[in-house]
Amino acid sequence: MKRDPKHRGRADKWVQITHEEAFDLIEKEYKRITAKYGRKSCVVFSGTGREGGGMNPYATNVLRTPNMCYTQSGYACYLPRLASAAYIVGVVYPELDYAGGLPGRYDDPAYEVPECLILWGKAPLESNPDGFFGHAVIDLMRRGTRIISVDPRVNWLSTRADHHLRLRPGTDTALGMALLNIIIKEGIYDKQFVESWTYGFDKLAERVKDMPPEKAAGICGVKMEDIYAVARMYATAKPAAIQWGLAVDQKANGMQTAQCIISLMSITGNIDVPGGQILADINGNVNEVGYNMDQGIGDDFNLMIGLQEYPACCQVTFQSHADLTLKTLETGKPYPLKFGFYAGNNLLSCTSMEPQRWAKAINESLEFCMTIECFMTPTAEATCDLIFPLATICERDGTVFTHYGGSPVTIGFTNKAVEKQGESLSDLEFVYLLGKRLHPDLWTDCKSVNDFIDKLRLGGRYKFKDVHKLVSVQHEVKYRKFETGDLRRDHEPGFNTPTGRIELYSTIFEQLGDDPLPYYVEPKYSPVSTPELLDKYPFVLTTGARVIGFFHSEHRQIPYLRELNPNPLVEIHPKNAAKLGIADGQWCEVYNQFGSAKYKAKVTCAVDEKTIHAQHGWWFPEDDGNAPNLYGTFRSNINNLIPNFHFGKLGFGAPVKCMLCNIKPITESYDTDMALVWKKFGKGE
Ligand SMILES: Nc1nc2c(c(=O)[nH]1)N[C@H]1C(S)=C(S)[C@@H](COP(=O)(O)OP(=O)(O)OC[C@H]3O[C@@H](n4cnc5c(=O)[nH]c(N)nc54)[C@H](O)[C@@H]3O)O[C@H]1N2
Ligand SMILES: Nc1nc2c(c(=O)[nH]1)N[C@H]1C(S)=C(S)[C@@H](COP(=O)(O)OP(=O)(O)OC[C@H]3O[C@@H](n4cnc5c(=O)[nH]c(N)nc54)[C@H](O)[C@@H]3O)O[C@H]1N2
Ligand SMILES: [Mo]
Repeated sequence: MKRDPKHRGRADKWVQITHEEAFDLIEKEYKRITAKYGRKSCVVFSGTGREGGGMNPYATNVLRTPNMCYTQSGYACYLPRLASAAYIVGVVYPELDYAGGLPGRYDDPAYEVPECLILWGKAPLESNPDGFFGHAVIDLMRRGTRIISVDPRVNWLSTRADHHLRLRPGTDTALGMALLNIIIKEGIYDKQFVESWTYGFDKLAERVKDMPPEKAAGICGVKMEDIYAVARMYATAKPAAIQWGLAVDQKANGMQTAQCIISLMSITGNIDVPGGQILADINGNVNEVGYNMDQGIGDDFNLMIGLQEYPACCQVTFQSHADLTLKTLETGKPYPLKFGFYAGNNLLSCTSMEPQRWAKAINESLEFCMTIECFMTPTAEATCDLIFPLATICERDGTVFTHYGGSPVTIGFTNKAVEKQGESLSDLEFVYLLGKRLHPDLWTDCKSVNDFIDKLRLGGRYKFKDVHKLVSVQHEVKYRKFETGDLRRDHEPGFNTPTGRIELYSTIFEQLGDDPLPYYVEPKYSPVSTPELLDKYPFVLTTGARVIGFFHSEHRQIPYLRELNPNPLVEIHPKNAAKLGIADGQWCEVYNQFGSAKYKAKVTCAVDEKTIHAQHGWWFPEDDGNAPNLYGTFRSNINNLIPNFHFGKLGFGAPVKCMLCNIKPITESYDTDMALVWKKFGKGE
């Protein structure tokens, strides 16, 4: 469907056109805009990983722009963890070894069940994140693994944990430093591993003296004895593992939390051992994208927004910096952005902080904007001029990669369940056809979209037609690869870092202008850094802990799933609720100096008395789509309260899980009319 740009935000102005007409329109706009402003004026907005996520680089390839942008402030998802590991260990995200890829699984002779598992800011039963399947934690618990939870909130796993450190959101680095402090002071680390395979241990030992456990206890709001108990339990368990989640990324100080967590794994000798943290085989592994990043872009790569300012972030993500992209949209500097393409991103409802600011900036800057989507979303409604219907993963054969190809485990093949509906295209078909249209010289060796998938998606290693019957392809799992040379391109023993060792003192952080050792900084807005705001905003706000029924902003229009969670919920402790006159199920306003959002109260001890938790990703597909309502997406949008531009020195992180706020009851009710949801989106059941 297309719509005149002057009618952006008008749900009744879409006109259905053919694919041919749509590609004509794109070609015309692309040629017009790039002739005037250059190809760099194109921007691809991306969201979280999914099959089409592998498409984003191809999309930049097709538009030949250096600007692909995952629009969450500070790229605060997964990449801070991947990047810190890449810089410090030389391999991306060290995952818990859950016996994936071993023929005998948990009973394989090569495997050992971890004695202890720390779940740090991750809730794998709800989130099954990044290729990890949460049930593995239960499987391991059945085989004896003891759990430690580091999480301000209570969840199913934390209630089964030996220790639950309910720290104040955003203070993780203080805790990490204190754990290192104890383990080093008590000598309960793996001296041989430290001696042979790490760099900078003495400097780390000196640094963590700054964070004695009594100090961390005060900062984090947990008992000092519990910090000691956790340090001793983790360090003396053999093997032991840490699963570290999104809470690490969603703070400006997150790279330092990551640094502490990697240091904990390393000094206890749990890196690349059975039941510890598994590392990818750097030479034998498939990577998801299997493709040459600067194909067709050449030196324009250097024009990427944010590359000069935050190379640590942009070089490793191959993406322009979100916050600086927002600034560029607002100012037209260093050059204007004019042509937009959303590839799996609903930034108004979910991905981006200060969403109204993003919407305004996009609409004022972009002359043309398009998307390929499964649903009409608030973002497409507000800002797009062209929308292609997407064939979902149920309607096509596809590929998925666990851990983004960063671990030695599997590639999965998904086989379609139903025939394609209507005139939809898959992401890969779309980008293939668009590439052929805009640059007939591109992918000349691909005669069909299947050739394109084999070449670019599967990196030439597999043929889709041969392997989709397998459902999953497993790689051989090897341990202690630092001894055999499989962790370095030159096949020498050691790690793929400048010193060849795990850098507890990070020479790369130092080169990039950050402190080589971990340090604690308070969140920008917190009871400690802004005590003057406490009268007005007495609660710490954390957001977005995953729920089973929704994937971010998706599935609100699937009545079966919406029934599980019909309204946006904010969690508040019973004592606070009583004090503020908030009843369970009452509508409230959550607010701070940046904005407000309306939520239904869930009065629960899952949060403590200092903390409030609000769900993310809300919009109401049953509501009026016309601007300014836009399916009610700004009404219950917790990102109204979270500012951009509060990332760390290297360009990573955002205060998504550590802001301040207040909450008050309101008299209006916004209860979802489930009968209406069923009527609009159900099939009459
Ligand atoms: N307050 C708060 N905000 C958050 C978070 C939080 O914890 N708290 N989490 C953040 C995180 S970690 C992330 S990753 C972002 C996620 O942000 P997004 O990735 O933007 O979120 P989604 O709603 O999953 O997806 C965006 C759109 O992609 C469409 N889509 C789904 N599958 C496909 C596909 O295969 N191809 C295409 N082309 N489109 C598809 C969906 O219909 C949806 O409209 O949100 C962030 N926002
Ligand atoms: N069902 C479902 N699954 C999903 C998603 C979804 O939207 N829905 N999104 C996917 C995406 S893109 C991502 S990135 C992953 C994320 O998945 P996870 O990494 O599991 O992250 P979250 O569920 O956001 O939060 C995990 C835990 O962190 C806690 N927490 C909050 N603030 C802090 C803090 O400051 N410190 C600590 N230590 N803990 C804190 C929360 O209480 C929560 O229990 O999930 C993926 N899977
Ligand atoms: Mo994410």
